[in-house]
Amino acid sequence: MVTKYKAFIGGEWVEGGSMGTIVNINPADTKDIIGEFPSCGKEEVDAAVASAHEAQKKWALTPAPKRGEILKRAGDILVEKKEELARLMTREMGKILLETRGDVQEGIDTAYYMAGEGRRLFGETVPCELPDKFGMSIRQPAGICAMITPWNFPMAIPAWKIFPALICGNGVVFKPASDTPATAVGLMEILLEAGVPPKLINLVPGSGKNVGMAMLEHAGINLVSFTGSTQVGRTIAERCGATLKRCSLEMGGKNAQIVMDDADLNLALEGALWGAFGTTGQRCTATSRLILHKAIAGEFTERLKEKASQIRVGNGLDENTQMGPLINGDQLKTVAEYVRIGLEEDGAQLLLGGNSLTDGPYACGFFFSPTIFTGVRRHMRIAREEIFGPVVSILVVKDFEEAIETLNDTEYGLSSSIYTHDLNRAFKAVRDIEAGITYINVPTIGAEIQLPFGGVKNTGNGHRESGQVVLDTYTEWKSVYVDYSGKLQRAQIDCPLSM
Ligand code: UN1
Repeated sequence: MVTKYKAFIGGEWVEGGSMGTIVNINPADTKDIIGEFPSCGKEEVDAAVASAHEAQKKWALTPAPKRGEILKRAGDILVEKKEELARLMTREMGKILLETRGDVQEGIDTAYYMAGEGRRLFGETVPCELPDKFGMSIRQPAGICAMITPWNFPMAIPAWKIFPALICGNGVVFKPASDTPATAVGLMEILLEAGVPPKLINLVPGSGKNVGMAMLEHAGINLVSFTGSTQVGRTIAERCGATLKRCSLEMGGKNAQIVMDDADLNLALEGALWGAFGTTGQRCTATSRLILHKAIAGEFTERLKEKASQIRVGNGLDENTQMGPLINGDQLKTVAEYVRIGLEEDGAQLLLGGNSLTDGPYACGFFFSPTIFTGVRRHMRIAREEIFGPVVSILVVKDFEEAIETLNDTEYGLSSSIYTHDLNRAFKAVRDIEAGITYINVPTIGAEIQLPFGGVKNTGNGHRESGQVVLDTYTEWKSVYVDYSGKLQRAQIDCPLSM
């Protein structure tokens, strides 16, 4: 019997979706069905938005420290359920247990961080130009937030969006990725158990075409927060432009790690392996370009090949596995297609991998081998386009300046890394790299939640997740003036100092 999951709309779990069902399978073993989920559409989005509106009025009046206590409880429950959720997540999206535990941990960190914001949510007080007058700014909720989240971080990314939205007093309509609705159900259950008002948060699984579009068209949605591809993000921005919704976009990447001639090569090697092949390369922060100084390029490439060829690919539920499968058949096709494109690029050579794994333990999953291309030049498609798989392109440069220029030669600007012991170069890299995140002697992946997360160029639209700045996404500023002089004082006109 296949488990039947439900949507959560209007304060209750509801069966069936107006657009049919979504079958959720294990990408490491397609015979393992996690469950059937309702595929929702406009009807359910309308009901969810109405419910969120109704509940949000009261939630906005609930003191923020009390909202914070609820998030703290959600964090505590996440701690208790960490292992169970990590196992479910590995089963539904494939990454190894070590990483799915990390994914839940990111949710826990965000819950505790945002719980604390319940006692801050700072505004400003400023001196006024007129006597007996007081000026301050306060944060008010943005309203009803539509969250559209990807499958690669099924807990961390929804937590990044939903927890700050809740602490700021907003209502939520949450569309999880179609490949990972089970983790989303787990998160909803936790929020409800923690005491979030049921009608305030709504889980509406379904496709981008049905649920996503209905959210974008709905006049009752005030804000859309999206993480996913640049192509989809562009459409979302266009729709939000037409209806003047706030819109926070976190999109593609083509992140690079530079290894300079003075780097600790052992450290840089470990970093490159983790950055390129961690999460099977399916992170928007994955290292998909390695920019090597020519003095170390030969040795580094050989060692990388040797280590990458030893990566144990398999089912993420097996503690010995180091790299799980790709998320689905489409992604497998995309990655294989990029290998074909790479092979056709003049001068690029396939150094390792390049094939899907189909025999024995791999027969029922979407497995791909760790893949390395050498001889890659900046203009090649494998050096420019996001692949979202375990494929890394090696580019060799003559000096620091060329390394930075090469790193910046991309339409994206999310994460970046440089391995060097030269302090001057490190700080120049911090200044000159065009990206939202720069790591020094750290791989391109592994951002912590207390700093802003996001990118420049076609990676983002000026917003950030995480850290304290994310509060600006989920609140509207209100400026408040209190005049206690008892008379009309006109700003910029009745200015006592110039009299
Ligand atoms: C993503 O890849 O979509 O820094 C987010 C990192 C993670 C988040 C990645 N904490 O790689």
